[in-house]
Amino acid sequence: MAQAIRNIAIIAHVDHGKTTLVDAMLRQSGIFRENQALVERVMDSNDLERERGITILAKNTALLYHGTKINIVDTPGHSDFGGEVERALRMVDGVLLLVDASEGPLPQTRYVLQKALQAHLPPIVVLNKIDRADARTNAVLDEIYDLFIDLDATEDQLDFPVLYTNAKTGVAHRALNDASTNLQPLFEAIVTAIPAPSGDAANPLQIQVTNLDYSDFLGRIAIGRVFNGALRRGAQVGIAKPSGQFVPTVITKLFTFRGLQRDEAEEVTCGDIVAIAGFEGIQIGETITDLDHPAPCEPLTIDEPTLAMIFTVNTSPLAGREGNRVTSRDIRDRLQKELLTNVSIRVEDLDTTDAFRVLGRGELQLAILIETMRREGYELMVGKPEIVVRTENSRRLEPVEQLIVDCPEMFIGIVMETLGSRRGEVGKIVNHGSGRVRLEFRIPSRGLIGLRGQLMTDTRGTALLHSLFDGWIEYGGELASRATGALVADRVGETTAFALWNLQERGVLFVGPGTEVYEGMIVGENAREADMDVNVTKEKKQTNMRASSADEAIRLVPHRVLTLESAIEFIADDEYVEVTPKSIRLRKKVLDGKRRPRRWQQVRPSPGVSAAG
Ligand SMILES: Nc1nc2c(ncn2[C@@H]2O[C@H](COP(=O)(O)OP(=O)(O)OP(=O)(O)O)[C@@H](O)[C@H]2O)c(=O)[nH]1
Ligand SMILES: [Mg+2]
Repeated sequence: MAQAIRNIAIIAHVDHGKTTLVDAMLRQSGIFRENQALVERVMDSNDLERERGITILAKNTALLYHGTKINIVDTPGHSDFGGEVERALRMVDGVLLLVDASEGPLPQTRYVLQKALQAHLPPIVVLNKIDRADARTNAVLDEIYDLFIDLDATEDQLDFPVLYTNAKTGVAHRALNDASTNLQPLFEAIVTAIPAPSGDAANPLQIQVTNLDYSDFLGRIAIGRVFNGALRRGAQVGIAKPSGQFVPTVITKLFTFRGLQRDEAEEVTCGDIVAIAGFEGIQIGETITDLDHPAPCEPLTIDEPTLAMIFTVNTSPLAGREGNRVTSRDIRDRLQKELLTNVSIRVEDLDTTDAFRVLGRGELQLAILIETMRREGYELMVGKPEIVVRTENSRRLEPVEQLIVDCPEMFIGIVMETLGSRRGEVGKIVNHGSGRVRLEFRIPSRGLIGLRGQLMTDTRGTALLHSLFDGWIEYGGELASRATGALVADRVGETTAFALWNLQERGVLFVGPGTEVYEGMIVGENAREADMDVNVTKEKKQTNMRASSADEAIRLVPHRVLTLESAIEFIADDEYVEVTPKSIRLRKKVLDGKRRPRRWQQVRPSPGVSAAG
């Protein structure tokens, strides 16, 4: 008898507890040894995921529940990684829609649910974090019904089972506060409410590659769902490429999922999810199919990118000291490699061979790519993120977002002001009576660039932001750029405490003493609008011993340490972020102070005004 199988994806807004729930499910399924040492959120296995506490890549796992194999895809909740969710939905027959019992549905909840409903996947609604002191479980459930109705769910789709969970302790309830002490009700719901996979083992083989993985031992690994037929090790198959090309090959290594491992298999049956190693050229979207009766799957469609950034060779005077992959060739090859596994990214060539335009879903997605590259030894420079603009019927269109800002009541005024200056239009304002309010805006995507940093300053770090792509609108003209200028080093050298001390009142410094700088490097944010050239290498004149010992006692305000994201948020059009394995520096595009256009000329091109420094 064929193995009973259920295939599900866990989808939700960021941080609502997907990976934590998968952890609990795996633990309770008995897949781990008693004494196996486990970290929290084991599925968040890559370094950046662990550091940031978010899921970036969708990942497969599987467990057995009373003889039924449950394949689970854990998906990322951050909107920049929505492409991962779209693909994951191809693999499954139903979804667990997780919603934080306090936060309720947020923009990404809507996005992933919409995708699941469009794909006719039956949902199980899971209200998670019911243990939170501020949980408003019943009200949130009402909001979820509203969301389904708003998304034109059919009667059937509205008839979803509801479970109440504490993913951290691994308990699921059918009714709030029933006596359950484990996840049994959740497993039961999956087995009963999610249909068994369709497809027929007697049909010609059909597997669509929806994910790729890599292992040092096996090389490239293709992951996909067996829609029809069955696959034996050693079988002769064909790979149908989107171009129409058909490549015959032999399957040598076949795996199925179990917990955190993959088991080698002799055969995989219709409905299961499989990992296949052994062919280097395979790409996402391709179909592995019968040699004699090829049945290619429909191509995957992924939402278009909305944000672009220029990646270029590092030309700063300090280039090549820390990285070993520094040429345009290196960068080109790396980006090409990224395209193979990351279908929501595009790369365009530019007029020069030294630079590329990289398009993605958002700042975080591109920042993660840059961060990954620098850890691999790359050096590069990146420009200010810009929005992708489209022309349709000779109308210029730009992307617009739905934005939700959650902040303490006292900051409503300043938040409205900041959003207003970025052309945000306020919609609903909800006050849950907890001292925090939720403000909804519709805002051009451009208005989001650098917004997070600004709102963090405005609200002393208390605001929460959630945004979601919401279509295209008529291009609204220029938005104001950064209102402050840069403090720019005017010569090469090493910074001194003395020079920095003299400067720190001018704005916010990005470097401490003893830092190597070069002409044109940005060392701080000027409090004023114009850029200012500064000498940060000045030594105090050594007049006598006392003065020099006093020099050591100079008290510097701690400088602002730039992270990759804060650097990307900060820069203006005439600036680059220089990224190397060990350093993040900001610089003017034109380093030479004599040739560099003054910033305010560019920010406000007003005819008739002469450039007076
Ligand atoms: N109190 C409480 N905290 C929870 C619960 N479930 C998850 N958390 C916490 O919520 C945070 C986010 O959990 P994750 O499992 O990483 O959330 P996620 O949905 O996988 O996040 P992304 O994959 O980045 O979208 C972690 O700090 C968890 O410990 C719960 O039931 N109760
Ligand atoms: Mg996660």
